[in-house]
Amino acid sequence: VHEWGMKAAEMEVPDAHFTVDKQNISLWPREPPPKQDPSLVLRKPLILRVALICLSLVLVASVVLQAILYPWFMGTISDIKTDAQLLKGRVNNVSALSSKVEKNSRDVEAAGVQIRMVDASLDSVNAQILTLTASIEKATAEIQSLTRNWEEVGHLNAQIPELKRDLDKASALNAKVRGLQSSLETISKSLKQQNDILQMVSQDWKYFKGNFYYFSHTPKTWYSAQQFCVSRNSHLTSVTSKSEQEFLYKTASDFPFWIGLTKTGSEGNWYWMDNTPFNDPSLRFWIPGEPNNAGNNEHCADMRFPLLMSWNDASCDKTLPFVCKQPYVPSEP
Ligand SMILES: [Ca+2]
Repeated sequence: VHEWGMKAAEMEVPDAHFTVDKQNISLWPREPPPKQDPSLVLRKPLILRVALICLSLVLVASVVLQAILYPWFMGTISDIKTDAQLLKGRVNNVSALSSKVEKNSRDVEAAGVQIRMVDASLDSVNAQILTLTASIEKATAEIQSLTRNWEEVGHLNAQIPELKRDLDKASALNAKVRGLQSSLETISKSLKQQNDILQMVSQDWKYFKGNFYYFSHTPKTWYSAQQFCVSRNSHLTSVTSKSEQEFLYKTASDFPFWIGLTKTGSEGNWYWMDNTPFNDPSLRFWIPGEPNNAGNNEHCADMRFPLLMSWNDASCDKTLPFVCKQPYVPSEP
């Protein structure tokens, strides 16, 4: 405004100068030459003054305006600056918010992933719940079945005393059957023994207290007689008890007869052929005065009389009847 005012003043001044000197400038030949109007001549200084006043007014107004507007303008600028700073701050805030939003967005995305995972877990849990429900239903059915079975067990329990009585009866019967079975076995064994004995007896053997005895009819030397007995799975008889001695002399019909007693050499000890020990003096049934080893040649024993004390030593070469003895060994059924 101020510059513009100054230029306007410079332009007015030469124009006024030319007019004052009444000079005609040919620079503008088309323009008609100014008419010399006296009123115009009078008016020109007035216009100039008015213009000056106007200029001054404009200047003053300009200054005043400047004075008034400057603070306002500065204030406005300051406001604008403040606003700008605020704006900048807001922009920064927005930027920060933007990063926050971005972060939040990532968080939201992560949350979305977690939600999907949780969804999957929930699906799994739902499936497990379904499985558990099915299991519970199955278990319930089994419990019902067990309850029914338990009722049946209770029913059976009620029958137990009766069953027990039956079982006792059966047990008693079983014991009886076992007893009968045992009796039958005993009878069977006894029959078998009797059969064995009968068979031996039919072959001329006699049975006494677990042994068979064969009373020969043919006389033989002591040694030949022993060989005959061995060929029949036996030996010349031994005497192991008073009752056996009595059995022998009461059963025999021919006397004397050879028994299985001999000695080792002319001066040796007496011994039984079937290895029965000869060590009990009470079981020696010699005729008093025997054995006398007559002629120093009597090394075999015979039973001479049908008496308890009936043994005599005699020459082994004599030929006499004899008695074989075979232990009875029950054959297996
Ligand atoms: Ca003698």
